[in-house]
Amino acid sequence: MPEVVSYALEGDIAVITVANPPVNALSLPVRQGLAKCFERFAADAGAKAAVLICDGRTFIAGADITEFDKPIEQPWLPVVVHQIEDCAKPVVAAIHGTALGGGLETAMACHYRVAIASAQLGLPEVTLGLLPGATGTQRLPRLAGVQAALDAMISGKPMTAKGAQEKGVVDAVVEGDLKTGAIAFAHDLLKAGKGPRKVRDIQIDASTLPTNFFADYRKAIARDTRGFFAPGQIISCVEAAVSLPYFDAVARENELFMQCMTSSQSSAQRHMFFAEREVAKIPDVPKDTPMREVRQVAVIGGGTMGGGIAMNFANVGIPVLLKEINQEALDRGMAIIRGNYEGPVKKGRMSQTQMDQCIALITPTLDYQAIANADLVIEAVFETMAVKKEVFENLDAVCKPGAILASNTSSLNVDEIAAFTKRPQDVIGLHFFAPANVMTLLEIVRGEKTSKDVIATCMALAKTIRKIGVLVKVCFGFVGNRMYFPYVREAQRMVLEGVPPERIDRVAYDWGMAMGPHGVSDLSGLDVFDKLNKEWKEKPDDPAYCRLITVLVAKGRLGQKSGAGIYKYEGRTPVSDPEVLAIAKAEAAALNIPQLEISDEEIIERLFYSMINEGALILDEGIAMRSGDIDVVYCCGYGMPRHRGGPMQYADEVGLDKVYAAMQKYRGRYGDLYWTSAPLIERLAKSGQTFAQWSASRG
Ligand code: 3H9
Repeated sequence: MPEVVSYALEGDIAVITVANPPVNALSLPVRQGLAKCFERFAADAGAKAAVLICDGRTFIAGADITEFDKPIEQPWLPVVVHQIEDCAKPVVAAIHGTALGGGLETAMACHYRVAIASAQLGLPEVTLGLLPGATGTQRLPRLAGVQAALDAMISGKPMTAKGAQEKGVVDAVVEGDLKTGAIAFAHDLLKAGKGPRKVRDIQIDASTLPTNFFADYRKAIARDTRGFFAPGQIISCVEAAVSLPYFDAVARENELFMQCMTSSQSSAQRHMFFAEREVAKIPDVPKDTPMREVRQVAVIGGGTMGGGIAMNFANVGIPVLLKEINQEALDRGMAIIRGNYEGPVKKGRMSQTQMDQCIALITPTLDYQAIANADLVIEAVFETMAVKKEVFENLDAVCKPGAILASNTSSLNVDEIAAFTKRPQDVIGLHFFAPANVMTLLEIVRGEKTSKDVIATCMALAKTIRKIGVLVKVCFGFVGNRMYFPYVREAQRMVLEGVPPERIDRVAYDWGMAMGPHGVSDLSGLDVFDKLNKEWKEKPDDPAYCRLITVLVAKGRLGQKSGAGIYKYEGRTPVSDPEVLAIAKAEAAALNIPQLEISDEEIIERLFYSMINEGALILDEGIAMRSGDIDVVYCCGYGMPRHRGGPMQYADEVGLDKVYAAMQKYRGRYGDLYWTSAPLIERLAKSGQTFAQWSASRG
């Protein structure tokens, strides 16, 4: 077996090469190999300097994340980086691809760093609920300065090679062959008599920091990092870098790293990292499935959704036809698109030229014939089957053979829609989430007859338009909305039981949701939810089911858009409305619903366990392939925080035995209709397994 880290002498330069595909992660054999090779370098009289370089597509992209669930095995990375730094002869890191996390930490332990121009360097540990725990929090502030280092570590965003050079992280940007350039750089060092240069010897000048710098920094990031544990830990490490001797600060970094690594947040965020990669794996649609070419897209319906969908394609240079039924609607649609682009232009995130180029790629049309040559057509019209029927019959008549016909339906039966055409194999659901130009989730709904090349094409297309595609099967509401219905149901029911909506929303928000359920209902429009309920053929036989929404809609309270819904609105600010509480009380009395004292814990259980139960049914029915897929849907499309890792990961974290027991408790109070535990929860609770284990066992 080839060694994962090899040692070769090229003249008087030792070239130490890591070869651990796919991303040269620092798994145990790599750490052992590095330790061995640097020991050899230290003892090799023929080697005057060393170059650390990687094979394959990238420099070391970090610690091996899969090892964080297991006991630590020596040599641990902090030990290895100090061994490298302590070499008495100069060591040059030669960087290509992505030097991330432990990879950049290893490079910063080397005495010099060179990189090719396309390389990216960063410390993204925060995205995994971690901190750079192999001296990264100590080294980056020494090289780049405290502010720049904190910004890089808190955002997790990588720097370009040029940016890193400007910040003092990279010594030279190499043109041409990296190894040749790095060896030449090492020779230049030797010629100039330059020896090892330890980053840890750089003194951070704390006197240049403004008073209260760290307290102010914490305040400045508080909103963006709400609920996340790691960012605060990173700041504490940098405070230690500024105030403590190096090795004391390293000990502090290690202590705080261990707190992060063993936290439920980090396991949730690591779970999300892998889940987002797993979603692309579809057992019956292998990677080599042929794909259809998508050069021209058409969107039917130029409303907010249709316009947002069109923008996704224009943003990546794919021309889009936007079809509406009359000029007025078309003009309105194009104006919304223009407005959407103006925001980022004003904020400087996009140039006027880029905006103009994108808009030029969107061609408005009133004519069905105009879309005859489109490779992909996405319908984004009114959410009733009758309207979908008309559109798909038209598409079937005009579209070229082989065109993919997609519906943006958020709940309706894609098989029924496919049956309106003579080509059900070409029909698929592409459920975008509002605002469609912003949200990263794309629920891809495979019908009974959808062909595999259509699925493969749409999964790849999701990536092209920078979305995460999650493949699901047909059922009412698919994965996301189907699980959202019980969540809203419980939120609504608790209001009838006397809990003010703002308290429910506050508890959900404090738990980590971007917005509470009632705020979301008002934002999406209560009428939208009401209409969905009407389309739902298997709606629960329960007069109390989402009763408040029905009554509010009947009173013309549709949510934000009508100035009042579950809340009243002062501008866009929700204000609690005593009238809604009075309506809820009257409805509760009419329905014989008792007023209850409900704890915050119960609010959380009822909101999320009802959702999790639906998720378990979805898994058992095969609607979603893996529990991680459901988690991706929720974290990318429904404002669930990554530090919870999605509803199914949360259930695994709480323990399915506890979820099951709580469900039994509510079943005792409310009966079987909503609180009968999904058989999968019962099975797993009794066998002590998790959803993740169950998903993994199915391959
Ligand atoms: C750290 O370093 C802690 C230290 O500070 C302290 C230690 C004491 N480990 O993303 P891709 C797998 S924390 C294990 O599809 P791309 C990935 O799952 C780490 N596996 O490729 C996938 O597997 P599969 C800090 C990893 O080209 C395959 O590699 N580093 C790791 O789109 C390909 O990945 C990071 O957070 C890993 N570290 O993107 C960087 N990385 O094929 C994490 C990847 O079976 N990695 N895999 O599905 C990335 O951001 C991207 O993978 C990268 C490549 C940009 C490198």
